Amino acid sequence: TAIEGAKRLAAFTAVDRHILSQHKVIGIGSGSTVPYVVDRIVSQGLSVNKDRVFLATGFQSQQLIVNAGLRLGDIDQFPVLDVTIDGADEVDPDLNCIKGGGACHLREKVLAEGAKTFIVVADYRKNSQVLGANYAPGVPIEVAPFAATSLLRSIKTLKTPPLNANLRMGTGKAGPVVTDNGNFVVDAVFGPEAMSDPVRVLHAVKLLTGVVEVGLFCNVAKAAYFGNQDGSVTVKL
Ligand code: DER
Repeated sequence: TAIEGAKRLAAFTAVDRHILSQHKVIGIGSGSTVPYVVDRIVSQGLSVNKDRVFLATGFQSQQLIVNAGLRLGDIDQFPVLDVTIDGADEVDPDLNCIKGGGACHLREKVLAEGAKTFIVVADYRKNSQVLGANYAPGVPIEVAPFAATSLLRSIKTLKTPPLNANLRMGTGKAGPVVTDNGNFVVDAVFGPEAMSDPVRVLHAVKLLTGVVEVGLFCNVAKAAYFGNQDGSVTVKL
């Protein structure tokens, strides 16, 4: 499909441009675009460098790395990464991202911030003028289970409260989605005026009791690559 082709194009372009021979510690994100990142790493022979190690952003990412025969590394052993490549749910012109559609954003943010270079790869649906314009579910918020119900109340007291906030329920498992860290996820939809200043939303939500991590990545990404339907690539720097 056009969307899969666009994901592949973004991933291949980013790998070719940003995984250089001297890079030894590589972060691999989560979602449905990063498998193309791993495909390219394997097809370009970037995995055979024996002292190159790959760090995962969760169970799905770990399976990707292991199943591709890449060497899995641990963040405690390799706390500084050369480059992390990950998907996103939406990216604005300032490279602010909504991430967490896959409920992996805590570990994703650790590997994104721990990398000298953080690169986003996505299809054209994620390329927005303002966050929330195309990604409707809202800002993912990882929350400690004990605090989830109180967060649903406290978030409504923000100066700029969300239009709505809901506990993310699982499919294929009864009950709420449980993250790789054993937490719940609340999705909170903020209006375009709030999302014109995502840093302010990030800071306000992060301070609410029980919040573990917010799926807003501000001032982290160095570049974002979007595959387009016409086979071109759009780069935001
Ligand atoms: O959860 C995330 O942020 C993931 O990177 C994911 O949402 C990216 O989405 P994708 O499946 O379109 O790559």
